[in-house]
Amino acid sequence: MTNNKYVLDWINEMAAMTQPDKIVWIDGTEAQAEELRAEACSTGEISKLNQELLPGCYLHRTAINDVARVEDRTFICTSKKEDAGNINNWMDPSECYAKLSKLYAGSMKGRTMYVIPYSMGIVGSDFAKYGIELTDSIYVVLNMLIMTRVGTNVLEALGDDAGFIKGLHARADIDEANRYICHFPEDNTIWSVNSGYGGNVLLGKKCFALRIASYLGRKEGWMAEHMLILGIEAPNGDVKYICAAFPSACGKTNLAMLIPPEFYKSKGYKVWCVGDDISWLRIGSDGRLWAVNPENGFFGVAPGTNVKSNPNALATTMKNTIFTNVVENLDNNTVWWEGLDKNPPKNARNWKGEVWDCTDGSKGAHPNSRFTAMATNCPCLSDKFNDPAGVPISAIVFGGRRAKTAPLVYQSTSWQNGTFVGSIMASETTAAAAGAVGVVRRDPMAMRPFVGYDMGDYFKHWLDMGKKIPNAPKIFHVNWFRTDDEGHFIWPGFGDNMRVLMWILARCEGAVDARETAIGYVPYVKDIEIAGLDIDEKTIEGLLQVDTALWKEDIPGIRAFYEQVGDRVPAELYEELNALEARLNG
Ligand code: GTP
Ligand code: SPV
Ligand code: MN
Repeated sequence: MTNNKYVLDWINEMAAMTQPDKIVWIDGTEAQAEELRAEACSTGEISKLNQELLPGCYLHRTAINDVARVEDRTFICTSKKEDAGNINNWMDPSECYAKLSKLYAGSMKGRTMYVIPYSMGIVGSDFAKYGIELTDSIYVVLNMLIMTRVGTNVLEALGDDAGFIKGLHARADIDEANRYICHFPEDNTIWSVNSGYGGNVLLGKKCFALRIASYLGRKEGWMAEHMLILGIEAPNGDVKYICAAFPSACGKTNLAMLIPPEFYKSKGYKVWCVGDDISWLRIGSDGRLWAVNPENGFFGVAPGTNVKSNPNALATTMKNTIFTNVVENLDNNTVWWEGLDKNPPKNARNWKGEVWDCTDGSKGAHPNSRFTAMATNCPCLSDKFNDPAGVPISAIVFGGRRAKTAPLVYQSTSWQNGTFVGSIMASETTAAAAGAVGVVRRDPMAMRPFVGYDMGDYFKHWLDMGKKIPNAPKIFHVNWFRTDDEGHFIWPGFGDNMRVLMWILARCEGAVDARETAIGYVPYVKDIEIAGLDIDEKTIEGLLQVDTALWKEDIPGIRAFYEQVGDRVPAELYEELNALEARLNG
């Protein structure tokens, strides 16, 4: 398929180590994909769902010990430890190669090694970057075919160049104790072993498009961020684009595909999805920041997705979709998950494959169960999705799950202050990563698990970029997750989040005033549209309240986090922190 010497030599070397029986090149054709689906069905790796109700859809179950990203087993292997920084796990590259080589050795005996040439971004475009993933999992191949642009045209675009990201994945024994997700940014290399779960093994996604790409972006003067991209079209046809960074399972896919509330819909407003997880951002010749979504599909959280919360996501998954770790409805060979509807199937298997009694109180789908669906299935996909230039960004929005401290929305006072706002983000942990759920932790820019270098340098890169963007987006922070005393979410969320986005866009256009507070600009209650909502102005006032006492309590935690990040935290951010503290005390 290619004469590229770098590609061929590397594949030979990896094959000598892993010793597959066969090597199969993935060409991106439907015929080959169909053969692979049939083979994976015959071995039980996937099963075919009801083809009348869910055409082209399949179900997969991962191993029970392998259901989420494993941050404590994820390593950045730079030659100098300080370049990986204090927030990342680090291993010496040669030590890591040696250690993992032992795990890979002979691991593909009796198996097939698939060679997946893929592109992040539109093949042949200026912003595209290419990768090749070697894997012994058909499930990975089928997911990569949806999530990235795969095929011989990638090899043609690469030509004789050495500039591709080398990804090696082997399932091995799915042994947790020997599971490693390792990145070698200096070598353009990713090695993943002993997992079969999405974020650990679809190497184009978090490993390449965030960890490796963030490293490249810093070197090359652009940014790789954990951000959705959406467009809001006004009745006059004008579209404004917003990027938003929320930690895993905190609402990116939902916001990216939101359906406008009737109040806006009836006026002719529309919302378009450009991406739901990752943005690559560059400065355009017009001095604005432009974003592309390097992915080609959605690897979305299933639980909670329903006709009310996210009808667009649901529609996206009605064909050609792979469901992972959801409930299997044995009556009609379809799928179900918590929050889909109020009728859990009576005759079903849970995500572990066990006969499941929906009345026994146990969850049928894993909280991090997922769908893998093609972007082109999405009813609200932006017509700019395949535009190599991407879209110009008016606003950057940070957000997380905070039960109390953060108000519904506030605006930073400058790019530097906005960088500070991103750097102090905190959120309750979710099921997207292994470990405790619901614990508040600092997750700067929603990138804590995804920055491929030192976090202090990453903050510096944000500040540096701001100085280079003549017409920079305004930076905001939102929180959909404030709770009342009974622990219920106060804000309705989902489609109604558009009401907040409209305030954000109005601020970008200078069309609305705001209240100055210690943390930044907060809306006047009257400027959050509540027509058609079951909420009164008093509630909005509560949601917008900045609780000085809580913010003061937060300051030591921020300081401790900065200290943990270490001595590369830019002085400007300490200035911002000190100024915030002074305002809170003043
Ligand atoms: P990753 O794919 O892990 O990066 O997650 P994500 O950020 O795309 O999160 P997603 O949109 O899939 O939402 C995760 C969970 O948050 C789902 O259970 C949603 O139902 C819930 N959620 C999303 N938006 C809202 C919201 O506005 N309000 C509330 N209360 N819950 C929300
Ligand atoms: C996330 O965890 O942020 C995801 C899913 O988008 S994963 O592919 O596992 O990273
Ligand atoms: Mn994500």
